[in-house]
Amino acid sequence: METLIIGAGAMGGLFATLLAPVVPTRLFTTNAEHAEAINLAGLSLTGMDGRVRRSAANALTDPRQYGRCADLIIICTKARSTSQAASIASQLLAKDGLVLTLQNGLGNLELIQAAVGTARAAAGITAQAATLLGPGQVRHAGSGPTVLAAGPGQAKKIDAVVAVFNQAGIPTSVTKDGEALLWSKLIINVGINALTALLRVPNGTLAQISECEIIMAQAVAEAVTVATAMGVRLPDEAPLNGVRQICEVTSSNQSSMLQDILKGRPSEIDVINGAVVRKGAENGVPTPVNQMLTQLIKALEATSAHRIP
Ligand code: KPL
Repeated sequence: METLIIGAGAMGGLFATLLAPVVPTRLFTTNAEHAEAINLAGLSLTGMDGRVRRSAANALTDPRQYGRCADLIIICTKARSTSQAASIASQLLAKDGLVLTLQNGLGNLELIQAAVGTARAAAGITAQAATLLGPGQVRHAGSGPTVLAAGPGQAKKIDAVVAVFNQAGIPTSVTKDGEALLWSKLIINVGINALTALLRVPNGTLAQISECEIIMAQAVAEAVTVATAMGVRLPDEAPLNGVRQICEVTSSNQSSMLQDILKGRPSEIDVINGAVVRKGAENGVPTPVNQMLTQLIKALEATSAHRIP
């Protein structure tokens, strides 16, 4: 299974290192320094036990360097790069190949489907955690389940990917309800990401401080009401408990939105809390807390040059 991972950040690097011993794996990145480091010495992954392993995966910065067709393309970019990633995928994907998005937020699958067709696009979520330490260096920060959604007619292809992931040590299962899957991950990000970025705290703090927990609970309750109004059948009967649990198991992690804000990069607010606001408006559900969180993150991004040190 020729595999190409588009997006060589923490998660892309982690998946490339784990998959490379099992299937031929390459990484696409627009970061030339990162690609050079990977191609010179391999991608170095510091495992959760502190052991370092080097991946045989190599990196490309131009789709023309690929020179083959990919059976599996995994998109691990930030949501703002999905259109570009989907366009590259449409050039490099085999006729009967599959593009899998493991990204945060809503709307990525639709963009990929538009580029490669519904039959060749699938979505998944992962509770694997990783941190990009520098060019060519990734740390495995936590291991949790990965779930892939098989759309109509995709069962065989998805089962093959699930088998490869499990062989690579990425515990993976399959579901048929992709919408519920994406909403269950969205609700976690809705509760954690914006608040941790605004308060500049690790995930665990949200479950320990009651003022934080109240806002987290309100944001999550709005998202659950929107999902219910849309007819999404959430797998978890008490989604807030699930969010609290993620805060605890990832207590020392900096959320991806906090990392974006600290590095001065645009956040994924529009596809997380912003998506809840949009879907709420479409379905007649008020979402004032998500609206406020979205506006505060946008204000934070816009005022970075004005900040008093
Ligand atoms: O997905 C995440 C993110 O940071 O984007 C969580 C689950 C909140 C872990 O940090």
